[in-house]
Amino acid sequence: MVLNKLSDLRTIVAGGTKKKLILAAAQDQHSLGAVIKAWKENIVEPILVGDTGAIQSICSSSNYDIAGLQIVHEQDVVKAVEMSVRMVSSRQADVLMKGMVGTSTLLKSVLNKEWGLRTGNLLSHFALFEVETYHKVIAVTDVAMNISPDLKDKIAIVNNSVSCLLRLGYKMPKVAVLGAVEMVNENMEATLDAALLSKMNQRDQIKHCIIDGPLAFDNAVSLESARHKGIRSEVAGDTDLLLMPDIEVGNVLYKSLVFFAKAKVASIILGASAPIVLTSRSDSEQAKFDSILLAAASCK
Ligand code: COD
Repeated sequence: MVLNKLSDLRTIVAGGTKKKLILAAAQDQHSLGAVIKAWKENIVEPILVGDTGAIQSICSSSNYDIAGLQIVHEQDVVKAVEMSVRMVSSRQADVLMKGMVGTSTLLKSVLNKEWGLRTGNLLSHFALFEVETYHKVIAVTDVAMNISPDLKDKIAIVNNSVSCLLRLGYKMPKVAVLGAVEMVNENMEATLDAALLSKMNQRDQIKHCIIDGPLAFDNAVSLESARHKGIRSEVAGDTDLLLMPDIEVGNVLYKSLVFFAKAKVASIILGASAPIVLTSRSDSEQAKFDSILLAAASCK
C-alpha cells in the first residue's frame, strides 16, 4: 500500500489503539488548536504540560473547549519540557510534541543521557508531502535536523525513514538519493554517497527498500525526464522517499513545496524511543494537525 493523501493516515490511526500525546510547554496557540482538534476527532488522548493560566487564557480567547482535558501545571518552560520528556521516556505517553519552546531546548532534553529518549540511533527528520503535481504522497528526509550527514548518517536516515514507511503499510518503498546530476561525479560527494547507498542496497546491506541514485530531482519524480536521459531505474518517476544531500537543499525544497507548490505537509522526528512532533512556528495549524496524525500512525 502507498499513501495517496495525508488524510489516508486517518485509516491507519483508526485501526489502532488511541495514542497518548504530551504537548510540552503547551501555552502555544497553534499547537493547542491542532492538539484539541486531534483530541475532538479521537485521534489522540492529549496531556498538556505547561502554564495552566496561559493555557486557559489562550483556550478561552480562542473558544477551545478543554473540559475533561488533562493539564499538568509547570510554569517554567525548561522544567515543563523535562517533565514531558520524562513522562514519554517512562511510557506514560506515546508521542511528544513541541509547544512554546525553542527547538534546541526540546532536543537537548530529548538527547539527555539519563532520562531522554535516546535509543542509540541517529535522530532524523521525516516529512510527508501531498502535492497536486505528484501521483502519491512523497516522503523527504532530512530537511531539519542533521546538518551535513556523512555516508554513515545517511544509512541511518534511510533506515529510520524506511522503518517508518513500513509501519505506515508500505512494502518496498522506492528511495531516490538526490544529487545535482544522475551520473557519478568524483567532485560531487552527494553522487558518490548515492552510488554507495545504491550498491549497499543491491548487496542487501540496506534492506526492505529499493534504492537508486544518484538521481537528479527531475528523474526522481518524472519517468518522462528519466526516459529522455536514457535512465533505466525502478525508482525514477515513482519515488516514495527522497534522500537529501544536506539540510540546505532539503530545507529549501521543503519551503518551496509549501510556499510555491502549496503542498500539504506532515513531519516528525524519528529514531527516538517515541515519535516527536517538532513543527516550526511558520507551519500552519493544519500542518501541525497532520503531523500529529503522522506521529500517531507511525507508533509501533
Ligand atoms: N541523533 C542522535 N544524537 C544526536 C544527534 C542526532 N541527530 N545530534 C546530536 N546528537 C547527540 C550527540 O551524539 C551528542 O551526544 C549530543 O547529542 C550533542 O551533540 P552535538 O554537540 O553535536 O549536538 P548539538 O547540540 O550541537 O546539535 C544537535 C542539533 C540537532 C541541535 C544540531 O544538529 C542542529 O542544530 N540541527 C539543525 C536544527 C535546525 O536548525 N533545524 C532547522 C529547522 S527548520
